[in-house]
Amino acid sequence: MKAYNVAQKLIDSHLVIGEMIPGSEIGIKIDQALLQDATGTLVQLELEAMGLKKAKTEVAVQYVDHNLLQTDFKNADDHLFLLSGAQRFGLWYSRPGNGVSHPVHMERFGKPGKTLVGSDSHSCAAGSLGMLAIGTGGLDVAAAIAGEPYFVTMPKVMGVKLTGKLPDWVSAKDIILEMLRRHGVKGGVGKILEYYGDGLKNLSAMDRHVIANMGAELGATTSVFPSDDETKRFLRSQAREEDWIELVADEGCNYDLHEEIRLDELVPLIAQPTSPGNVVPVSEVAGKPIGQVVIGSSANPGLRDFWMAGAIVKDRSIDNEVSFDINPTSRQIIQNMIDNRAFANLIKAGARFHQSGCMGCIGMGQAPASDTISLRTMPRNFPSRSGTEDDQVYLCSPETAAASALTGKITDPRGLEKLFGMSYPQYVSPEMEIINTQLLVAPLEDGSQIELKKGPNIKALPHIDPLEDNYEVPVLLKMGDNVSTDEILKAGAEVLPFRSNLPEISKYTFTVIDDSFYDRAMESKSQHGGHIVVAKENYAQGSSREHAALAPKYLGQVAVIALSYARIAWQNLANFGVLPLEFITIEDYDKIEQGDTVSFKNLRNDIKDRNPIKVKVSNDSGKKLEFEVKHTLSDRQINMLLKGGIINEFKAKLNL
Ligand code: MIC
Repeated sequence: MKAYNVAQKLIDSHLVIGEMIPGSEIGIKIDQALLQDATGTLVQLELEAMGLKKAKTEVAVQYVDHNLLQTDFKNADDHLFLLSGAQRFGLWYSRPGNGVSHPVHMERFGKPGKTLVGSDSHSCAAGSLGMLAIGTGGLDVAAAIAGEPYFVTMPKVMGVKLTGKLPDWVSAKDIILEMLRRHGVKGGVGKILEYYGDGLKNLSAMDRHVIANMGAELGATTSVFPSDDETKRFLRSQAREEDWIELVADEGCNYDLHEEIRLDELVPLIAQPTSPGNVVPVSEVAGKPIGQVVIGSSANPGLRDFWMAGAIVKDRSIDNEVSFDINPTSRQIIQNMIDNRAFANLIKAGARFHQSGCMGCIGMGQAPASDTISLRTMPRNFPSRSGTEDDQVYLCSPETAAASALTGKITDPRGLEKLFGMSYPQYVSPEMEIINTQLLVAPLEDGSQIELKKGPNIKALPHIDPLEDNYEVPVLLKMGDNVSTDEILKAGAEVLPFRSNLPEISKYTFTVIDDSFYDRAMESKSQHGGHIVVAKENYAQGSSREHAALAPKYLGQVAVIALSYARIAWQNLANFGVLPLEFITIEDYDKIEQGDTVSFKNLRNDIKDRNPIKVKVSNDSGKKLEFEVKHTLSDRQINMLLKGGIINEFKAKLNL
């Protein structure tokens, strides 16, 4: 019997297509599905287009945690649409204000040994419970809910050995920031990060959630932890001990890659603008004045995180220049914060409490003032993501955030001992948490008679034109490394409500980079039949939003040519019929410019027959050159892409 690590055990027990050979495509059975509302409206439309009768997964939950600001009818209409879809298709429904999907799923539904796909890049947080949980585009989640296998490139498994114990004032967030400091935002691409070692015994399940959640920021396919006594304790505290099974790596198992972190050696860390990978010790940037601190998000969702912030500010007042925003991550956590006095400690110190949800993490309110620094316990700080142009968002632990709220400047929390004679607060997890399921609506036995409630902002899925053989189209944008999904299609309170309205949301495509893009794309679509864009490494890092592929497609995007892609983005482009092509050399990237014309001939056959794809480049100044590009699509993806993407494939399969 082969000795397996946890990731291999999870995949092997769910493998339905392919073999566990890194780099090859595998298909796995999916037990659980997680939908959030900003991607879920499209998924519900896709489930309707597929003619789904009832979800085939063991558990499928539609969460409402993004579009929570009801400044007009749009989000409120979406909430009703999502409820009707959940009831029609047999999904749980987590009502607005119930909480952020990832911690709520962990509290109420997560089970060791299960697989999950989620229409949110941070779905990987469920790896904290010994699950194989993968963030992906909504269409892939819809397919899984309909009972299809989930297809993914078999990743390598990096064993991350944790040894020793965290020093005072250093917490789980600093562990994942250390991984980002060492490996950067594409260091996890094509990998599963599996944590093991004696350091695990001092990490709670929610600490593990913090680490697994931000594995997304390294581009990792997912992160996994073993299911051990701590997992059992957590499930017991959620009145779900019966859901526990042990799941640990076999003695003598192998990892494809190795990393080790000595927890005793860690110091408080912080990610500087505008990348989660721009990590330095807090001490290096201490003293900078700040205007805001935000505690919350799925990247620090645990009761301990809020309790710690409360214990640090207890009986003190925050600095007058600082807006101290608290985003509880679930109603259940609010109730427990009241019970353990964290709520009172925070309020008395000057905190502003908001409803439980993602909120400022995706620019849904709490935008910082211009030219001010905002410290957040969140996972991302891509340009303008907070809702403020040229924002300065730093990512840190609750300890660093609370210490800085007291002093009004970036502060190393270890300095509180000297500043205030404060010793490190010692958190003790409650045996049993107060359980609150008030805003969780169970699936109906038979929802077939439920009508989908579609308000005026919910538009039908677009028709996707299949790929043609020949194109002669302009390069509308040339971009660099690590272009984020927030730069391709921004989040935030202004744009997010249009996620169910493709014609409208497409007007915001690439506006963070070039606000002329929409007009130029529409002109190019009518004059040349489309366009391409080019980029360097790790194109479209970050979010699972398939809108970052669908909106450009709607504007006529034929292909992207990049040096490399973020995993989810690469899959989403293919799903929507946009060719994810790759430069073979960096020199070719250097040769092509924005405004050039590129032409492809015999494209469909070259894609199908895996021939080298020739790109001819020309411009009005007489440039004439040619180079080859490649793709790494699987046979399945090629077939799907030649039909115009997964929607057309489903329509054909279901005779829609
Ligand atoms: C994010 O954190 O970027 C988001 C907003 O949750 C996205 C999902 C979305 O764009 O709706 C994600 O992480 O997938």
